[in-house]
Amino acid sequence: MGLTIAQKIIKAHLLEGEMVAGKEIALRIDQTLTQDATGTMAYLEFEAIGLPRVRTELSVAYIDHNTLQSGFENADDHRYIQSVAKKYGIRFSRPGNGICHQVHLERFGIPGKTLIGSDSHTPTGGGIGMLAFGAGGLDVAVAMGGGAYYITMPKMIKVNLPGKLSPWVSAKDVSLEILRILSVKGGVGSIIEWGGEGIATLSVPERATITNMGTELGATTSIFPSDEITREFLKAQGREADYVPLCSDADAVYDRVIDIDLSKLEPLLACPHSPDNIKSASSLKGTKVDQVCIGSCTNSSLRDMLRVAAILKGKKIADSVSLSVSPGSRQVLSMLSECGALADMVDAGARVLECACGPCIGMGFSPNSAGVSLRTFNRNFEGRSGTRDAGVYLVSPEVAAASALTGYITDPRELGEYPEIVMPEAFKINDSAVLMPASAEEAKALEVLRGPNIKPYPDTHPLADEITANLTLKVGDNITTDHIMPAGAKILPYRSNIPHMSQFCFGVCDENFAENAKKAGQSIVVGGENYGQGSSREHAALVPLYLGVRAVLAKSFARIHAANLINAGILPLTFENPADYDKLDKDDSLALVNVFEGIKTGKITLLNKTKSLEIPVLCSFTERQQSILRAGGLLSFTRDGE
Ligand code: MIC
Ligand code: SF4
Repeated sequence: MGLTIAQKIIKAHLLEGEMVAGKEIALRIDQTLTQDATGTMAYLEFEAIGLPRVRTELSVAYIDHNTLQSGFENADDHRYIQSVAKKYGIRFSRPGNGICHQVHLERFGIPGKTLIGSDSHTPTGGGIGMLAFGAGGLDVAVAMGGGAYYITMPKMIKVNLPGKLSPWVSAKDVSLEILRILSVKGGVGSIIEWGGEGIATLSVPERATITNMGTELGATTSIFPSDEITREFLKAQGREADYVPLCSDADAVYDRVIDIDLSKLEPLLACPHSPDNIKSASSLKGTKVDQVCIGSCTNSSLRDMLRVAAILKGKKIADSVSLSVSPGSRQVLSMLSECGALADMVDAGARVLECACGPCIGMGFSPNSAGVSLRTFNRNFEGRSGTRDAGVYLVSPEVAAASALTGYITDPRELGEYPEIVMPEAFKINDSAVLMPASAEEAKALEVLRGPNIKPYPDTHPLADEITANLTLKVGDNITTDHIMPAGAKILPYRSNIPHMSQFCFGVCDENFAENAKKAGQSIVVGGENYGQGSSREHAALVPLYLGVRAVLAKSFARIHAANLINAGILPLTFENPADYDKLDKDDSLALVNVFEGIKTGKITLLNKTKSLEIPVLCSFTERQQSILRAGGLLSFTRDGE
């Protein structure tokens, strides 16, 4: 039987397990990346594992999330990461050099290699034919130490793209269309492979826009073949030697095949507050817009920016609109400035922000009260922008630029002729903002520089056979890790300070949660479907651990968050009968009994002491996961054994 692209890469990296959907497999990881908001914790964990150097082919530490430096905290964390990188053999991409996924695609991504990153949008690398996964910081720390990365072998979904995009329609609209078809949980447990004749018309950064937003589908990852387009991109980046062709076999078998005719697509938007709430730009025509933000790891390539500049050139944005532009990398910014496109944007009224995540993670540029913000980003979760009652719409650069000009949601096709852009044959290469690590010999004498913002890893707890706990919070479907542990300018600087962060835990759902959980001592949280979707932040597990959460009982879980809970020693459990969700209420007194036996058999009894009820709950842990849970989490398991 033929193999899909992903299966070929998995086969070449398989350390344990069988390539059978649903079974656990262990993969050898070639490259890792971290960003600063998750990186500080990942490097603290790497240090705790106690190895002298990383053992990957390449590891890169990016600084792109926390760049406001509104106090000493971020600057200290940057200095910590820089010193760790130098000592342990990791390249360090300085603040201002760009967003991790964009820079990695430009300078380091290699077709056919495996990559894990402590950021959920690491699958962006699939645009260049990498098998790239978002993971918790601890999984990345283990991979840096040469350890395997464990996943459940995914199913394979093929999306065929016949046709060619019409003028004013772009890769973002493909991402929004697949979200319309599959929803935010439609990709769970699957790898999405893109193919069909239309992909020959999509450049690597356009493909990367599509693999980037595969994360919003809940997919394990997404990937494009590596073909002549990939070679051209690598050549233009001065890296043709990294090119390897890669495609699926003609008789590869897919669990599901979806066709999206590119020529039939129209400009789309994801409406508040979910990336799968899709409507056409024409149907929303006339909605007043207060703010437009262009950038993020989804749409900040040179091509995207040149397109925006061409649309804005010689015009002026509407008086009522505030427009921000954040180029994805220093390479993009420098090339925009050299060719004059930056001036076209600035002259039209754009505010140019740093090459960083910025408004995407609520680091500044929050919308006005009840404001309408059009963003070329990938997430529009409630409150993420920093303004609780803002309405954030996810759009293509074309819809963003057109609407910035008119002040209303605008179908860009109304602007007439689609401005041509000319892509340069070669990108401008200047890697001086990526600092090389010290040699192994020099590294021995180097000190790691820690600031007072770095607080210890929370206490872990070996598993108990009986867990008595209070139900401190009950939430609904599609709870994101932004709900569990919000980000934004006020909280993000404290990613290495779990005690400080804990006061904001679940603040969007219940502002008294942290206090109640502390009072309860031990607690259980109850959730609906797709619990923990979104960001890979392990803080959404570590902070609940610190607050005494011992188990989360939900209808279903998102992949990375479930792994992070296990890594933190918290039990992710599901309902045997989803209707039992209704038999649990906040403040019920609960107990999980015969837990040791239950994690082996896959069934545990939950006693609701308040209502005198027995509720059967399910779990599905591999032997490795059972050992991790018994040890009280992956860190103690890796460091001390069971
Ligand atoms: C995000 O887009 O939500 C983030 C911020 O990049 C996160 C990582 C984090 O929370 O630090 C992600 O996607 O994993
Ligand atoms: Fe940064 Fe936003 Fe991309 Fe996350 S989604 S990596 S915050 S740009």
